[in-house]
Amino acid sequence: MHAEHFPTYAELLERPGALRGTAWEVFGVDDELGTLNHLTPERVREAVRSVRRGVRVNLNLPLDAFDPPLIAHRGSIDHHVFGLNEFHRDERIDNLFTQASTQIDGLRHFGHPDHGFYNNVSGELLTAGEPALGIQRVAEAGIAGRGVLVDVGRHRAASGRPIDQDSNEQIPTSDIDDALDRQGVSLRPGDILLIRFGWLEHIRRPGAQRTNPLVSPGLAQQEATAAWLWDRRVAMVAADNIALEAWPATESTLTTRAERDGMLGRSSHSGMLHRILIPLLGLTIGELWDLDALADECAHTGFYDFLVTGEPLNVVGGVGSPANSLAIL
Ligand code: UVW
Repeated sequence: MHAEHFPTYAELLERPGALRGTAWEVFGVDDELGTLNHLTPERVREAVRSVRRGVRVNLNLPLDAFDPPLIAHRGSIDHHVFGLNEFHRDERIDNLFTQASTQIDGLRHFGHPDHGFYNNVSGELLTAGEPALGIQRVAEAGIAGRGVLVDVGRHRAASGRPIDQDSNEQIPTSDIDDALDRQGVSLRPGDILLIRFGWLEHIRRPGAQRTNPLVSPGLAQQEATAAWLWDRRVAMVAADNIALEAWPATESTLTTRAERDGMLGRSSHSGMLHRILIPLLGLTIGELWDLDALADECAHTGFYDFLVTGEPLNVVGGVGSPANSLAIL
């Protein structure tokens, strides 16, 4: 449910009776969808008006796109096709890491070390088969809305400042604003923002060396990034890189009190923007979205908005899912 007055990020920092900097209860005391609540029926109807030619563009990489996997603890799928007789085929996929390829990360994925999980849901409930904050909530609601592609990679190259794809360059929101201006498109409340940094294109060039440990440019690890996304009432944000934000995270102002006080050891998650976006703001995010063909279509027509859909696997208590996303232009 929408509050009558939708709070700005600055207001989230001083809501009476609410935990500072969280959006908890903004969409309801028991809410488990977060900013996906911005996808109202009116906005979905409006999004359909962005379909001009009826061209469909797949935004998903194959499930086994990365073998060996990009992130070491995520394995590669093991696909078995078998038949009960010569004229029948069935199958089984073992070792499916839901976040190994094009993915949606749900609200279970990250908690904040100082504050916990979205809407104050206890971490003890976040186990397999338990529904709290599970990806099945997103599957039940479905994702559909006005997608807007912002091609920051091409914008930066055209401006003579190409992104260093072999670095964890922190991309500020001013680059997104500039790219949107160049493209002649504005964001509206409830949009699904797709950010193309150009990283996937870079790593899948023939002969490209994948750095080890993995490095990718992405959103800057600053509170200002979270404020920018919240204040535009983005329903969801996805990108063509490994973590949406720059990876690995840099030592940033987002390091938590628990880490500063030594209650929690530093880890690869220290300083991550994930810790604000997912648990504090309830923002569902997408990573490794294949936006290259979409970018070519948009550059060709000059229209950067379209209908976009996504349907995660309906796994009760799921943390994330292959995105199953589609743009219709
Ligand atoms: C990283 O941690 C790199 O990304 P995620 O866990 O969100 O896939």
